[in-house]
Order: sequence, then C-alpha cells, then structure tokens
Amino acid sequence: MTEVVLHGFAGSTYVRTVRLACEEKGVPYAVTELAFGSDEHRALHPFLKMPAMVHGDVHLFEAIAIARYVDEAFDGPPLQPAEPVARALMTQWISAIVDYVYPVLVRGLVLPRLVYPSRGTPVDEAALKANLTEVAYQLSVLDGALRESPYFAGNALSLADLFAVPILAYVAATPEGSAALERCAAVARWQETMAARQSFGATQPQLAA
Ligand SMILES: N[C@@H](CCC(=O)N[C@@H](CS)C(=O)NCC(=O)O)C(=O)O
Repeated sequence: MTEVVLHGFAGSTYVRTVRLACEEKGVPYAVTELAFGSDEHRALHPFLKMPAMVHGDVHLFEAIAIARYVDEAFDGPPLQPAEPVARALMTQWISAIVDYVYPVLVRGLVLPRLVYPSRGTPVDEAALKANLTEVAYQLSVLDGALRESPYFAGNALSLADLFAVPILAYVAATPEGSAALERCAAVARWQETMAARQSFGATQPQLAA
C-alpha cells in the first residue's frame, strides 16, 4: 500500500488531528518535517500552513480535507457519523474549533505559554490575561456539549473529537488552562476517555504547538 505522507511538525495540533485519524483507521503514515516558508512548503501548501498530505497522486492541504480523505479512502472504523444530525453536529464542532476555539485557546494561550518562551519570543502578558475570560467561556461551551453526550457528535468518536483533543491537551498543560478546566467536569471525563485510546498515546508530541 502506498504510504500516506503527512507534512508538518508533530507538535502542531492540526498535524496531530490527521495523525489521530490515521491511527484510528489503522492507516500507515509517515510524518515529514517541513522547511517552513520554503518553496517546497509553498508547493505542498500554498497558504504556508500545516498539515499537507501526499498519498500517491493525491495532494491535499487543510486538516479537514486530509482527515476526511483518510476516513473515506481507507477501510477501518468510520470516523464520521452516517446519521444526518450527528454528522451535522460533527461539522458544526469542527467549524467552531477551527474558527473560534483555535484562535482563543491556541494562539491566545498555548502558544504564548508553552511555545514562545522556548523560542525567545516575548509574551504579551496583558493580552494573555485579557484572553482568559474568553478561554473560560469557550471551555464552558465545550463542557456543555460534552454534558449532553459522551463525544462531540453524540455517542461515538468522530473527527470533531480528533480536532478538539490536541488543543485541549495543550490547554491542560498551561497553568491558566488547567485552572479553568477544573470547572469543566465533562471535558475532564472526555479527556480521560480520549487519553486512554491507543491513538492518543501514539501521537503524543514531544514539542509544544
Ligand atoms: N485551516 C488550517 C489551519 C492550519 C494551521 O493553522 N496550522 C498551524 C499549525 S497547528 C500552522 O501552520 N501554523 C504556522 C503558522 O501559522 O505560521 C487547517 O485546518 O489545516
């Protein structure tokens, strides 16, 4: 079988999402680091982000496109519900995670707390603190969803969980995120369930986002 090659850094939450999808499906894959900003990078991802994927003649960028391809092109347990409402819920949560949650939790908290110090990038503490109200609010929204059902799209694991779990694992590793998560019992229960999966252990990054 031609191997799926994922281009990006293992510490990226979106790279981890597509790795989780491969692990859950049992699809063999390799991760190749990008020379970020290079011509090679631009050829793989015209918007200079990660992940990108090459599988034989198939070239894709954007985590949702790659994750859906991995789910639909290979055998293995389905990662998208067939039932219309559950499928729409999955899409709703992925869209919310990409458009609203990632900027607040990752750009506003995880990167300044876990990544910038190791890069020598100055941290705007005032901006980080100002973002914490929205961090707490968004975590309460996610908690509300997970009080309704064990997974974001209902009773079964879906791609929505695979988008959320890398972000929330990093949030839990920050002091402010960990404190906010103490008020989110349903998220904590879901995180425990997700962390017990083989896919979570197999994709544990060595680096921060
Ligand atoms: N919409 C893109 C977002 C990809 C994205 O923002 N990836 C981050 C890493 S998690 C990245 O490339 N960051 C580097 C940068 O923004 O320069 C997707 O879903 O794949």
